[in-house]
Amino acid sequence: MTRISAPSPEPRRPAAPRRQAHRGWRSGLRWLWLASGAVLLASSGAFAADPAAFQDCPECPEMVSIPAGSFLMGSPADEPDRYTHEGPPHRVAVAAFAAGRYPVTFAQWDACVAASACTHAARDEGWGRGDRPVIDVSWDDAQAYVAWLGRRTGQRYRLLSEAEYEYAARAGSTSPYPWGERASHDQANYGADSCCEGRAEGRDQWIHTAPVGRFPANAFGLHDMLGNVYEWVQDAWHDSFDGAPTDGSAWAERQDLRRRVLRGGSWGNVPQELRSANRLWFSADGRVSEVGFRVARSLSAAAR
Ligand SMILES: [Ca+2]
Repeated sequence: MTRISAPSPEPRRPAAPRRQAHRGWRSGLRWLWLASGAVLLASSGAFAADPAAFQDCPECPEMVSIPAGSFLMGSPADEPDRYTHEGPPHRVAVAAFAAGRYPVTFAQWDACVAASACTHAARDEGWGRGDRPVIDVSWDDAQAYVAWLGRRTGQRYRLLSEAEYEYAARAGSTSPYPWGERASHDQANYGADSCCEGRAEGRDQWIHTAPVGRFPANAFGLHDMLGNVYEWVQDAWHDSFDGAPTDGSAWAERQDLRRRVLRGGSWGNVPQELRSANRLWFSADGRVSEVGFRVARSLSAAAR
């Protein structure tokens, strides 16, 4: 078992899924989230989380509208356990967009394969399919999936940019983790304190992948932005944020386009790699059991 770890990851072998009950936008959980969102708005006022969720087709991922805003991307120099390539911190203005509420699941991936639009029969390592996040998919595979969603729906599906990912993962927070200063197995599915194995503790009952949505949503209503699986974003890898776009767009110039960025940490990672600012790269054709992806959708014709 090799290991994905910043800054130059290598993959490793992980695992599987189950069926998701709460899809569809009038589900009980949906209303529960609306209620909690209302409380959040009333209490903080800082994040007007757009309550509009939608699903463009029955087999499409459920999407959540993310409000426009600006944030400080990257980690401050005094953040414990940070990597230097998480800097310099810089302010980014992000336009409104929609993000998948969960990582793409095996059920959703398998629908693409059944439609012959995705050609790779992703392996689940025996952990199960259904509502577990798809793994064993490359950045190239993810591109095929979003292209299919685009054809299927007529909408502008794509991967999140790296800036959009961190903005959505932070959801207004500035601490190392969106829920505070320390990693917590009650908030996300990740691994042991030292490399390299899964750990089950507290709400985190999984050594490998967990079915999506088993941990609390963040302030934008998104699940599993940190932990469970690393997620491909659109950007090519850069060793620092010097010269990075400040408009939320993907950064695909200058460096090796076959090194693509991963965000979010996985079931097999140490707490350090669950931090909102953590980033690493992996080969665009790499397929491993720690890595999946989620989709984004542009909301305006002018959007990227
Ligand atoms: Ca775990």
